[in-house]
Formats: sequence, structure tokens, C-alpha cells
Amino acid sequence: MIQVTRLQAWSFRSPVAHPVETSFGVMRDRPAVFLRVEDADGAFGWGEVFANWPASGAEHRVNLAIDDVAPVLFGIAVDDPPSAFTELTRRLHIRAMQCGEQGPFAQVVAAIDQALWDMRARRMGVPVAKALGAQSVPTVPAYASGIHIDQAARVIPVARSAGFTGFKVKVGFDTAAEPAKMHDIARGLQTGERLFADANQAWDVDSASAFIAAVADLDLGWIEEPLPADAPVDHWRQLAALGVPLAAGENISGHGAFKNAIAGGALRYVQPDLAKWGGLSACRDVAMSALSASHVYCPHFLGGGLGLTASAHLLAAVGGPGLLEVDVNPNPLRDAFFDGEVPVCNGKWTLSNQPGLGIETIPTEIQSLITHSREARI
Ligand code: SMN
Ligand code: MG
Repeated sequence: MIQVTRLQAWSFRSPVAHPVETSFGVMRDRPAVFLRVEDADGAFGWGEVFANWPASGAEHRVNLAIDDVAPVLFGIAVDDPPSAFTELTRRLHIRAMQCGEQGPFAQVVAAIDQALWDMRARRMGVPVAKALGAQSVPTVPAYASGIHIDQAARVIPVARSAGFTGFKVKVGFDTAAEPAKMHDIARGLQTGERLFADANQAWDVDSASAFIAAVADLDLGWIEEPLPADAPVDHWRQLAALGVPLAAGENISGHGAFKNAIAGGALRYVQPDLAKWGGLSACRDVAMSALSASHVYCPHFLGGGLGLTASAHLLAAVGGPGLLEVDVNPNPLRDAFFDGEVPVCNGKWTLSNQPGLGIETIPTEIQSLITHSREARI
């Protein structure tokens, strides 16, 4: 039986020249939380915990991982990551509910799951994608994300020169003005390029319907979270009937909720975030369910280089026409893992063929951005 005998956790914060604005809030720095598991043989694995929100959440997740999760993690077998994910979730369920912190607990468990797969794949001597079932480690399609609609004219050319051919624009700030802006952006696209929109849950069904009707001629790849993730399924279906593909998933958590979302039939693109819930094990289940229901799995991810790499490996493993989300806002906690520039060319992300996630240690250049670090040993 393999057990984790050591858990390390670090939080980071990178200052940003320009806040990342969404319709629900502003990120005034770029946070991240990385975890490292190790077993008695010294085998190790890395994972990333969602830490974008709340603003002070990163350091709390480090403490949660060490004080609340590590003691339980040390007591379970981790030979099989999906079984470990299920058992860890089960054993932490009451404690997470008792403190009303189901989200942060799920996010820490998700990172541990990524790390257990990284450790397992290293033991196997194969990339995580292959340990998850990929026959080869291909490139995966990728698109540029995090582009504020009012910055698109500046950012899209930069993203294009970085190798992207798809661009997701943030909307929901000034809904009445945005359809015209979307038409301007679309006119500036080159042949073969795709445009997407992300409202971050900003609208109700009436304002979402108005926006969708006003951009219906643009052949958008999808409109993401036009409604709150928990809006009634008939509101989602009402929007889907307008004919523009809908996407959601970053704010859906749990096997049951994803099963209902897929069965609801309104989503064409299903976007679980392996750092928010599920890790590789459960998000792989969701991805396979989406594909078998003729939907498309597109991993949501917006954070550091660890979780982005894990998302690329999961997309490579499950396949399908989905796209990897790559935030193009400045973030050294992402870029340091790729020698300063993400590996995208002609709209494709190239995965490392190294064992595991191909990441050995925290890049030197971001170690000065550590805000809190702790460890626990068995
Ligand atoms: C998003 C979420 C949080 C911060 C920035 C962007 C967006 C995404 O929903 O899909 O990345
Ligand atoms: Mg989104």
C-alpha cells in the first residue's frame, strides 16, 4: 500500500500592472497555491489548488491543506488516485460541511488528486496523459482567455503573435454597448480564427437573451456562463434555443451537479476546473460523460502553470474537439513553468513527454513570490 508521508504547500502572489477584471470582481494580484505530495520511497507529485477567489483565499488554503486535510490524507491508500479521491472526499465530507467550506476542501482535494496522478505517472515513467489513458501525447487545441472586451483591440494581436487562433472575450460590464463591440472585434479577426464570449454569470435570462440575439450573426464558438451557474435549467434551455452554443462548468461542483448539467441539454461545452473540484480523477469522469452525451469537454482553468499543465494532460487523455483555456493576462506563476512563454503555436499546445506532469520543482524565478509555506509529515 502506498501512503503519502509528506505534504508541502505554498501560496504565491504576483503583483500585476493591470487588475484582471471580470463582471463579478477584480483580481488585484495573481495568486496560486501549489501542493507537493511525497511517499516513503521519496516519489513525489505536484498539484494546484484554485486560489483566485476570495481575494485572501490562497494562504487559507495552505493552512487548510496542512491542518485539516493532511492528517486524513496520511491515513489512506493512494495506490489508485480515483479511489483515493473518493475516500478522501468521503472522510472530509462532514468536516467540510461543519465549517461551511465545501469549496476550499474540494479545491485542496482536487490538487492532491492531481499530485497523486503526477506521482503515479512518474512511477510508471510516462506522462500523466498516458497514465490517464492517452495512446500518445499529442498537441491539444488551445485558445486565449481572460481578454477584457475593452482591451481586445490591444490584446488579441499580441495573443495572435503568441500563436493563438481563438480568443475568449470577457463581457457583462456594459451589456447594451457590448454587441457592437463584439462586432468590431469579429471584423478584426483573420481567416480561421474563432471568437468566444464569457459573461461570468452576469445576466438574467432576459438580458442574456438580448445579448445573444444581438450577436447571433457572429458565429461565436460559445457564450460562457451567460447566467448564474445555479440558474433554473429552463432558463438555460431558453437561451440554448436561441442557437448560440453555451458553455459552463467552472462553477459546477460534484458528480451529481455535472450529471444534471449534462442531462439538462443546454450546454454544448462542459468546462470542469480540475483545481476547483474533482482533480484529474473526477474531471476525467465528467469529461467522458460529456463526450458520450455528444457534448464537448473544454477544461476551464485560470491560474498557475501546474494546473494548466494538468488540464492539458487531461484534455489530451480524453480527446474530443475541446480546447485548452490559456489565460493571456500576465502571470509569472504560469509562465515560469514554460520558460516564460506558453508552448502554443498555430492554436495548439504542445505537451511535455516527460514522466508525470514534467515538473520537478518550483521555478526559481517565482520563489520570491511565496507568501506562505507549510508542510506536514506522517
Ligand atoms: C474567469 C474567472 C475568474 C477570473 C478570470 C476569468 C473566467 C474564465 O470565468 O473562464 O477563465
Ligand atoms: Mg469562465
